[in-house]
Amino acid sequence: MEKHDAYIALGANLGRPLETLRWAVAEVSLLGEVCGVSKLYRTAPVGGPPGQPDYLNAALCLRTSLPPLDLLTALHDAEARAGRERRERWEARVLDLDLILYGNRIEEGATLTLPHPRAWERAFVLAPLADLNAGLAHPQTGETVGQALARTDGLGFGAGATDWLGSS
Ligand code: A4P
Ligand code: MG
Repeated sequence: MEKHDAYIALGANLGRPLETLRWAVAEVSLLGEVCGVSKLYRTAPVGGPPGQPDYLNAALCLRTSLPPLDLLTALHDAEARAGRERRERWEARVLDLDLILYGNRIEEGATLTLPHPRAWERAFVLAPLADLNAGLAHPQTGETVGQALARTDGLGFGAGATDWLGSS
């Protein structure tokens, strides 16, 4: 079956974010072949209710033969198994797995929008994506991840951490 490169953003700011993100990378790797994992970033919360803890954010590239909606369903399933509850938009969460890009696919469905509608505005998505491929172009605007990241105010924190997957 045909394979596509999907880019997935990972975020967590409740529970044990580092352990959850490590677990999530292992879970997502079962859905295809991992073609890259970004550095790990501590980021200030954007939007949502006040007083949320800082996030940990990362991104990975997955070469997969799963169609986009099946991939999104599998990501939601992993979020649920990590213990995520959905109440309020942008509230603190144990795990958020967003499908940022699926090849050059453009979708505007109720369940799935591709590319992810807010990705090209958000440093907490763009900085990890730039680790994977700064030259990746938005399928509609042509703007690269590196160019979009340069437009943002940055993350407000230091450089990302390498070797965060550990051996456990
Ligand atoms: N949905 C549509 N397209 C997609 C897609 N490409 N990927 C739908 C993932 N989901 C997609 O998502 C809400 C609905 O979007 C779902 O029903 C899905 O079918 P959600 O994950 O349930 O809720 P959410 O994450 O609260 O909403 P949303 O709109 O995805 O939020 P964002 O824009 O992802 O923002 N600050 C920092 N520092 N770090 C973060 O990671 N994350 C958010 C969430 C806010 N602030 C943050 C962070
Ligand atoms: Mg989400």
